[in-house]
Amino acid sequence: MFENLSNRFEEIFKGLKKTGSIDEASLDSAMRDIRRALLEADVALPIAKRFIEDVKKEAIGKEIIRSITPAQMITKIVNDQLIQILGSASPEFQINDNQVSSYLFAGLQGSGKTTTVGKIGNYLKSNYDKKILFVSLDTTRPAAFDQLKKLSELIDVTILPKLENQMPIDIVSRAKQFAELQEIDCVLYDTAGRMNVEEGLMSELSLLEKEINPLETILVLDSLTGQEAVNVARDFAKAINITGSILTRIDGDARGGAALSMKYITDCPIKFMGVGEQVDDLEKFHPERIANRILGMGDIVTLVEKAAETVDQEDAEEMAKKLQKGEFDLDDLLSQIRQMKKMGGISGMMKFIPGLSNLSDKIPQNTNTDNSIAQQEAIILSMTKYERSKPKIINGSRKKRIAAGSGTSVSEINKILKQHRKMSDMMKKLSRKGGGSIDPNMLAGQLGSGMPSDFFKNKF
Ligand SMILES: Nc1nc2c(ncn2[C@@H]2O[C@H](COP(=O)(O)OP(=O)(O)OP(=O)(O)O)[C@@H](O)[C@H]2O)c(=O)[nH]1
Ligand SMILES: [Mg+2]
Repeated sequence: MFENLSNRFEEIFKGLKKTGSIDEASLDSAMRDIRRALLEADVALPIAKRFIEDVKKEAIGKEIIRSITPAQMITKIVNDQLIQILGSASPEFQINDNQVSSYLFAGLQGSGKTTTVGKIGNYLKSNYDKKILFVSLDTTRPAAFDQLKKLSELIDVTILPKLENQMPIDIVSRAKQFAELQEIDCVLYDTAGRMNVEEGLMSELSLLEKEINPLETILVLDSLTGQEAVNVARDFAKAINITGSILTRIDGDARGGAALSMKYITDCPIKFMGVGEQVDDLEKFHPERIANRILGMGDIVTLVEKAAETVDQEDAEEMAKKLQKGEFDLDDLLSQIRQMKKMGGISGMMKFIPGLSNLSDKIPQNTNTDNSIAQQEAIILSMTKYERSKPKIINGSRKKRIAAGSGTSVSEINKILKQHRKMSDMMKKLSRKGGGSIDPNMLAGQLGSGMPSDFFKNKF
């Protein structure tokens, strides 16, 4: 299933892995390859274009998580976009519990309608213990009834007996009466296919649909026809109210164009896929699983998801290391202010400092400053990079410039500088002493002066 596409993706990702770090040029060339691969898979052009645009947008805005290579990150983004175009969450196949559920199956000739009726009958019977009735509305070929009858015998369900020369519309009313008398739960209507979408087929279907009033009108499509399947779906949707499609012959489909284009172009969800000729060769259509089959990289996707979860923790650990070495500059203070809530404040970081972890939950809440986080951010952002890394060089004239740049006053700048000095001094002291004899109230008092008001709020 989808081997060609899968192989192409494998090559593309192999290439990306080799480049180590990914710059714009290598990303561009990978995207060109992905676009070509999608088009070769018979994916509609607007989808291929949109796919590439979305992946690029995601990739550019994304901060690469430590412990993840850029290639792995791109894999995850491509995976997510694949799921997106496959239809993310596919709606369930509807089943009524308190009244008869009717299902109408339509599609072109040879698309797999009759086989699919057998499969769905089997699915409803074995998973939901439903009493099933098969109804053949295909009066065009004498063998059509016999084919459905064989399937009904195979899975041991009832088939509406044949009456010679009855019109499909009259078969429907007979089926309804039969279903009521026999207390049937689910009625599955198989219809005749035509070589092409044409007027006669459509008007017949539309009449049948009105008469049956189905819970689901399922369009059966041959996935091997790629883009054509999508066009067929569009044409059928003009005449009948399709609630979902079933793609057949996925087992032989190396390309996958129909599966990838269907939801985007027709907005018609794929509910199942046929993966063989036997009655149990039917699978629910799960976009995540399909994406995984196409990319074959489920392990990388999980890895990236896990890494994203731990990234906050890594940030906290890194900050703790800097604090211990006394390398805490104003850039760190800035990122700390920004991440304060996420990290659980100072106490969150203290958890990673040996000897201090036991104190982290004893620090009382502190609210002794009215400096807003936004203002503190503005001040630090008005400093040059050099000033942020070497706060000692910030003299009077620099302070004036920073105050003007941030719309604050020199005394606000002093406050922040004092706050930074105190923090780094104290952290140095703490790590020397190991924290064992520190009074948490004293610690909070020290840290507190000049801290943003919600600096300590989060965790304790
Ligand atoms: N490999 C494979 N073959 C399938 C699948 N679904 C159907 N087929 C085969 O496709 C052929 C046509 O299937 P039918 O169910 O008769 O198709 P139909 O739409 O009812 O055809 P008409 O009634 O003539 O319009 C049969 O040989 C089936 O065994 C599938 O998912 N995989
Ligand atoms: Mg048939």
